[in-house]
Amino acid sequence: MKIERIDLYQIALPYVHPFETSFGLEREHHAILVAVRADGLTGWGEAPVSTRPAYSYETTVTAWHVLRDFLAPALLGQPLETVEGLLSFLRPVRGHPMAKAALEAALWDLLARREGLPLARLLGGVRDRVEVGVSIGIQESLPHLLARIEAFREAGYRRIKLKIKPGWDVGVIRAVREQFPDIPLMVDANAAYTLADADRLRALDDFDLLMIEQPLSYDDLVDHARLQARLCTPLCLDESITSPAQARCALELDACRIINIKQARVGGLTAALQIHDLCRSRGVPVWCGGLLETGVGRALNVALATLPGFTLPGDLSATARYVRRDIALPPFELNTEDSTLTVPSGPGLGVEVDEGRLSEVTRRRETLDGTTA
Ligand code: OSB
Ligand code: MG
Repeated sequence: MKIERIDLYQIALPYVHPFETSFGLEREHHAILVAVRADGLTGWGEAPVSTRPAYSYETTVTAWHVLRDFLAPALLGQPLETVEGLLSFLRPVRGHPMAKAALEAALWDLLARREGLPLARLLGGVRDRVEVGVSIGIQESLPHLLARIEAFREAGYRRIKLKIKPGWDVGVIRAVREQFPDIPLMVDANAAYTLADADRLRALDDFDLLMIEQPLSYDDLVDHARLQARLCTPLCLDESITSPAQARCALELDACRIINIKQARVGGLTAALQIHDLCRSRGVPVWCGGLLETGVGRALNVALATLPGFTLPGDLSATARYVRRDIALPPFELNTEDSTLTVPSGPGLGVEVDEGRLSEVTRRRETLDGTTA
């Protein structure tokens, strides 16, 4: 009844469409998957790290190093009890939230499987479908963007999020609003602006946006508070919220009025739950962000989004929006009548890893069982 073995897999899974943000174009999904084995059961988790330190400072190389040399050895041989107890072994490692989140996810999956319960139930989720939208990257032209929006609307997605950057913002959003006057619409700048752009960002107040996500620097709160005071549109923070403590600072400063929760960004599910509870106690809406995860990370995000404070649609699209063949089955499909994903009802994450597909997309693999550590 103890943690016997941890397998690491570095994968590259080709996207159906390249995804462009203000920090560049990605053609494939890079990640490190972890499989934690104990008691005849396996739990899976994903660190959605990129090959470059862009959205996050972690990369496939740093996450591999920290998992292999510090986090996995700290867990191996420990008795399989509560997640809280096991997390105490990860705590001495500072930073590296995505590496930690992957292991924590695998522990939750393992413990929910041991109980025979879907993870959403174990977390206290309150719904069996979660409302979702689609996040659309920067396109090569306005006609391409309008066609992409039209195609996603036809596929059944209600809420549309558009990536913006200087030069691809006010004019583009005006044109989108002319063509689609009534759709739930929001924008995400991935930290591409500074407070000097406040007037330009204020021009977005004309377009009835649900929110403006992370306009300013990834580590800023004070300028976001200054900007929020000058805008009617709610600001939502993504990159700037790296922990429950940062979430509290952001709310105290009125740096945002909505928080995008990504469990991988904040260091795991426990921290995500704490941010959810904090926001809920203050009446601040949260929603579940995404990092283009595989079915493993997506299943965890979907379970998280069943909690009551998740009152806005998540960036959790159907599998087919991201990849042709995922490493986990079954694929997530969109319920077109209400723009939702169905929460899996099987034990744990409720998806199974397709080992054949996983080995096709694996670039590096290592088994840790304490004998080499
Ligand atoms: O800022 O929300 C973001 C993807 C990669 C890096 C950052 C972000 C995103 C997305 C995609 O917007 C959301 C998804 O998983 O569909
Ligand atoms: Mg974002």
